Amino acid sequence: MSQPIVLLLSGPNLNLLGERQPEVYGTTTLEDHVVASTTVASARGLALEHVQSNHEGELVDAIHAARGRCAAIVVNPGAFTHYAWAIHDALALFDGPVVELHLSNPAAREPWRHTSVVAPVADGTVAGFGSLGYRMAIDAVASLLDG
Ligand code: CA2
Repeated sequence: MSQPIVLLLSGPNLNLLGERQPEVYGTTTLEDHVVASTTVASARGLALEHVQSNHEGELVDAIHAARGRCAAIVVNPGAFTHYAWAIHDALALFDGPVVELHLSNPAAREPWRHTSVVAPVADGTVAGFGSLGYRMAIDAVASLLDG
């Protein structure tokens, strides 16, 4: 039988992780985060798919395509976190657990980062734990799926 799929979504600029601002976002590349996430997912009996886009509409399309196909979503929406209501609406139409993920802790940064339009449609948020956050978020959705 095929494994339930967790969709890991990465928003704008995260494709450049590891290249700039290591003091905020660490030195790990997005590809490395995906490998770590896949390992945790696999240990929990889940398959992982990853989509990164710098375009809001492409992330919305990926969320739509996950409906009825993926069991859960882990999403780091990047700066879209703070204003992308289309992503909020798309996630609200998704039927499984949703975990919002951030490498940094937006609540401890500039005031404009304190609002998340994704948080109201997420089951929970993992923020501020750097690369460890990816493992925590995958573990969280696995536990939510286990009930
Ligand atoms: O902490 C996070 O994970 C964020 O989602 C990252 C976003 C930021 O706008 C959110 O407030 C919090 C920014 C991602 C920027 O990605 C970079 C990639 C390479 C070098 C520098 C930044």
